Amino acid sequence: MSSYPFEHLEKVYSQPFFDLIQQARNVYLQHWQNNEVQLCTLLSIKTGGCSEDCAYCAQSARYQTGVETEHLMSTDEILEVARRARANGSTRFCMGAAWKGVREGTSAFDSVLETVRQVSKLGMEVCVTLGQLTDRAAQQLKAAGVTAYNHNLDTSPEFYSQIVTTHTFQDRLDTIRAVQRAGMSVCCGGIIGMGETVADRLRMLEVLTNFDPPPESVPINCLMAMPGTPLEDQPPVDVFELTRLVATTRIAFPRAKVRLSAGRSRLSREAQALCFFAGANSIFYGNRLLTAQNPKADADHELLRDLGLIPQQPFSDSPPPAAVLAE
Ligand code: SAM
Ligand code: DTB
Ligand code: SF4
Repeated sequence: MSSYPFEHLEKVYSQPFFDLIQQARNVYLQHWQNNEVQLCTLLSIKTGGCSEDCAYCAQSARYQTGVETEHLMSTDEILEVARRARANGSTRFCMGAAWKGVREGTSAFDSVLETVRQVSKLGMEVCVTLGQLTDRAAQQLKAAGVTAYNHNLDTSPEFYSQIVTTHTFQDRLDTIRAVQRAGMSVCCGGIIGMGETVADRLRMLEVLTNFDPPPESVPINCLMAMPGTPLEDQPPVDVFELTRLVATTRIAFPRAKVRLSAGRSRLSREAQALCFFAGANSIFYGNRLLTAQNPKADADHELLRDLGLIPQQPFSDSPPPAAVLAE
């Protein structure tokens, strides 16, 4: 996998719009060809009360957002949601916790490990996003059956400290390295619409292109401006800027799942269609993200049907693919 220098990404991104999305579509067709979109179910297994000050997040304890702090869900409660997700056509189940990071040896982490062991028997990809990890915690998650670990860079290294002050961009990179050393796939992307420049977005992609192995999936989130957070008044992202970023991501990561993540509830069907054309091939599916709203499942099925896209087929009897490694 070659890394992409910033100047190259900028050149790709700045082409005339139709040239860019056509190039991205060609890359998509070379590597994917089947018009499949992966449906991923997201579940917040531990909501709110987080020590961190991420300016976009409704779950930070520092902001009055109306999100109630909840206990870690039990394995049985989570399994019930996971079974329903599989029955509704999801092939990936992602569990998120509002933690700064994992504390090894605690009963909470042991419970998460047991949950992963149970969920991984259902034949979906199992993704978790639990904050910072040590090498040992990463190894334990891998052994329990996690296929991918989500840990976003969120923005450029230059802009990061304007969004978060309680941990650093380097902390994020350190956790990602621990995930890779343990042999889990990395799901890593960011958020647009936080007041960053286009250059910040491309810098984030540049850092991602230096990952070895490359990320298995790249979530592109549009900021959901959550009431009570410092970013509550941010205006929505321009749809052509979003499509350009999706297209550039597809070109830079031909084999990654490019996930059109948070913020779809504010996108028109036409805007989402543009993003699929530009190479997005995965979405979060179901009425809720972690705390925020997502389009209704029925509306998503209708959209995919109208576009002739098909939900990714379940992994029949075989287990989901293990870590997707280098090109
Ligand atoms: N606490 C863990 C962490 O920070 O990695 C895991 C959960 S955190 C909520 C996962 C990701 O959700 C963040 O990195 C961010 O990219 C995304 N996210 C959170 N709030 C968001 C919002 N309001 N709009 C868009 N994306 C958001
Ligand atoms: C990711 O990149 N986006 C998801 C998932 N990974 C964990 C989270 C979106 C959260 C949106 C805001 C909320 O629901 O609170
Ligand atoms: Fe906590 Fe994660 Fe939200 Fe930051 S993004 S406040 S670490 S839950």
